[in-house]
Amino acid sequence: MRIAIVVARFNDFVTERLLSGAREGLLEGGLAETDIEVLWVPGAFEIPLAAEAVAATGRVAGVVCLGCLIKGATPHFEYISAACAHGIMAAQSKTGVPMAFGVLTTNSAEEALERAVTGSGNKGREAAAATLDMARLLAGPIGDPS
Ligand code: DLZ
Repeated sequence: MRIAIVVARFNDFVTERLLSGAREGLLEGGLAETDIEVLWVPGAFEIPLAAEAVAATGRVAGVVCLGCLIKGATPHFEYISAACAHGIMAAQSKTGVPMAFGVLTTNSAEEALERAVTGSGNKGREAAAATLDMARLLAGPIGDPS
């Protein structure tokens, strides 16, 4: 089973840590390094398109979406976070490939770093586990009921 990780460069002091957590989660879940494909995008707004594009190739069974939105002084945060969440949901519905929402939406950098710690509590790791669960559910009990 191959899994893609789509990760935003914006706030990479946090997203690098989410990526490490996601990698660990996938390896722990039984994947090999060679089964993991990492795709960097500029920011959270660009995640859905890349996730949909890699899913549409048919070469991955799931996509872990990672990003970090930190609330600022303008409504930008609300627009980007809503577009990102809805875009990922639309992309997984359209392609039938499960995608996990490992995109932090926090009030501060401190809050974001708390969710990107090493080990359990890392939201990238949790998103990886959710992606594997869904990929296996769709390939197993739902995809092949026999
Ligand atoms: C523009 C912007 C802002 C203000 N904040 C964030 C953020 O907190 N997290 C993030 O991932 N991206 C942010 N971006 C960039 C947008 O996601 C997007 O990359 C640009 O608007 C270009 O389309």
